Amino acid sequence: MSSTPSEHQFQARIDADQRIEPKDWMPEDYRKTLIRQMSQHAHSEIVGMLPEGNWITRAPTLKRKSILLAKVQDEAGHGLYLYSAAETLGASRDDLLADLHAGKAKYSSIFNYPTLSWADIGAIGWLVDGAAILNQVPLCRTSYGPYARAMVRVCKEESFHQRQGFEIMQTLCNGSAEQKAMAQDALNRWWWPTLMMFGPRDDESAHTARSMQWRIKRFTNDELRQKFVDMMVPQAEFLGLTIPDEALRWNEATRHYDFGEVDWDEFWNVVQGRGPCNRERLDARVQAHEAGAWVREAALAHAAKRKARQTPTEQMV
Ligand code: BYC
Repeated sequence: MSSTPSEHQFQARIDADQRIEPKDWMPEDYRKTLIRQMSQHAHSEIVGMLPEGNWITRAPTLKRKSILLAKVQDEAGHGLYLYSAAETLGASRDDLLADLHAGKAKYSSIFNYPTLSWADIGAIGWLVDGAAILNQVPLCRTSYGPYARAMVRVCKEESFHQRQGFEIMQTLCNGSAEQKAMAQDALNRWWWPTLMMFGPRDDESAHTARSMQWRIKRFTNDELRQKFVDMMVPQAEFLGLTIPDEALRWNEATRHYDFGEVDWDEFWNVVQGRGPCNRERLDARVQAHEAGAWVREAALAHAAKRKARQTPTEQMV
């Protein structure tokens, strides 16, 4: 794939596990791939605040409410680090947001499903953040420096998120029969959409081979999906819950769990904007952006006023 001498040298640096930094030379496609992935990731964090934000006012106790509030705020922070990291590649945050609001940019399919009960908040933390950690821990070693560094803090916070989700599920599973049934119902609805988070099968994935060559991705979609299933089966057993997959069984030969096929028609429908909550999620983001216009204007006016008061030397710093 490497053709020009610069591309050859670039690949040699990647192969030697050297980080690529913003001012380094990079192939245009490497830059575009990173902006695509990082902006989709940032949008996922920001849209991902909505299904959980829906339960902040209805959390069962003050303690649960403050934990959920902190988690949703963390997700806003993750989105902001990721937009900043994408800006180091020359992307404009305004353009990235405009693409999201126009329905042109992708974000994770998982956030287009509704949160119908409190148990869904447990299932999101346990399953969705569990999947996010598996996907994102290898990104701490991704080849682009600012992305890798942003991921270190994100992953620490995601671990706390996953723990709080598991703890909600554990509390429900140790509670009344009705509470346990709520937990099982949430698992039934979130299991397959969570498997879809890892993306299409490797033989259908447009970007995996190249992203692996550039060490943007460290594992393929199918490898991570398998790791997720292997990690989750014992946890579900511990909780006393049943994973809704009749094909799920331990395979002694491969030392992994075999599992059923994802409904790929459903996956592509959701990715292409036809999921249960796509419209609602985008409308909420557009409304929030419009309602925040006065804050952006005030911040800019404040910055301009401060700058006008500075001496010419201070302005250069
Ligand atoms: N949903 O060739 P592929 C979180 C798209 S945040 C929607 O495999 P790639 C959390 C893909 O973009 C979770 N679209 O692509 C937040 C591509 O479309 P384009 C987000 C998907 O990039 C708050 C096309 O399908 N995590 O966890 O090599 C609260 C072909 O796919 C999906 C990240 O973003 C999907 N599920 O691999 C709680 C992590 N899957 O661009 C939790 C970083 C695929 O050609 N991203 N597509 O139009 C990645 O690791 C990779 O981008 C992916 C996809 C594994 C997601």
